[in-house]
Amino acid sequence: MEFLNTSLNIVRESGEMLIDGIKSSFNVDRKESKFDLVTEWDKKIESFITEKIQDAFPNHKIIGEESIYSEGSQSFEELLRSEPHLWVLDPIDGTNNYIHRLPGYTISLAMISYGEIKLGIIYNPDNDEMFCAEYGKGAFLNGERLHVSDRSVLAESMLATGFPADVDVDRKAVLNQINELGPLCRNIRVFGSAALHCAYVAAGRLEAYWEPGLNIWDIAAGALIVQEANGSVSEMDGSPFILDFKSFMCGNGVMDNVIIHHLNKVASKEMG
Ligand code: 2AM
Ligand code: CA
Ligand code: CA
Ligand code: CA
Repeated sequence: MEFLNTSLNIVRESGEMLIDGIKSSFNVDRKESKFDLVTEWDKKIESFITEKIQDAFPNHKIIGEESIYSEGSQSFEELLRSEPHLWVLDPIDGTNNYIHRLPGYTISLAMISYGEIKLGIIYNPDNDEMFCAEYGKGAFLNGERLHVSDRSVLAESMLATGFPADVDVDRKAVLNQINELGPLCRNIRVFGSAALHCAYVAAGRLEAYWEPGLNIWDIAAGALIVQEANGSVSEMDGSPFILDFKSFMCGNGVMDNVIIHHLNKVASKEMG
């Protein structure tokens, strides 16, 4: 509880910084490709939260998307599995929305203990929605208990996916997946923040969300929040969610199997 209250306060304070930031003119830099961008606010929020977590919990470790991981010989997966208290931060999930002054950017912070996600926070500062969960204690939105939806018909389901930065492989695959599922469901949304999609599945606003090619900081908090809202998480082919996942899928526990069936159908067509 101490971990949760402290981290909630830090994240809320960072949200205020993001709201100030989006009103200012700010620098945008390119990372690995012309579609992979970072703003000075991603870096400011990451430094701010990193310092605050280190001050509050001097024995804990924190890694974020914008600080390059270099811990000697240990691989990133080994670090995730071996640390008793490892905070994993995405300072802005939805940087492209932030750059375009669109809604749909969040701060996503999780705490992982020996490979198990213990705490997750997703904050949307735009509308002051704070989603959080602790392992085994349920998921909450601004203090109200969350539960996934009970919709069980694809034609009544609102789905979401992401349009990844990897144009050649992942974007083409997602287009094929939308081609398959688009005509069958109520509709598909692409809000541009993996964490926000997870939060919306947990809140029962979306029946399922899938996306290839994400990183642990995109969905660590979201995966716990969905599970604590009685939803399910897996890879896109239905195999169990693991820390070094290749793709991500979450849903209300009813619709995911139907979606996975269609995603697997698309994947087998692509393979030949
Ligand atoms: P970001 O805004 O933190 O970069 C949108 O499809 C989702 O993909 C967002 O959650 C976005 O997170 C993430 N994303 C964007 N670029 C990415 C990249 N190069 N590799 C992996 N994930 C990325
Ligand atoms: Ca990014
Ligand atoms: Ca992200
Ligand atoms: Ca980010």
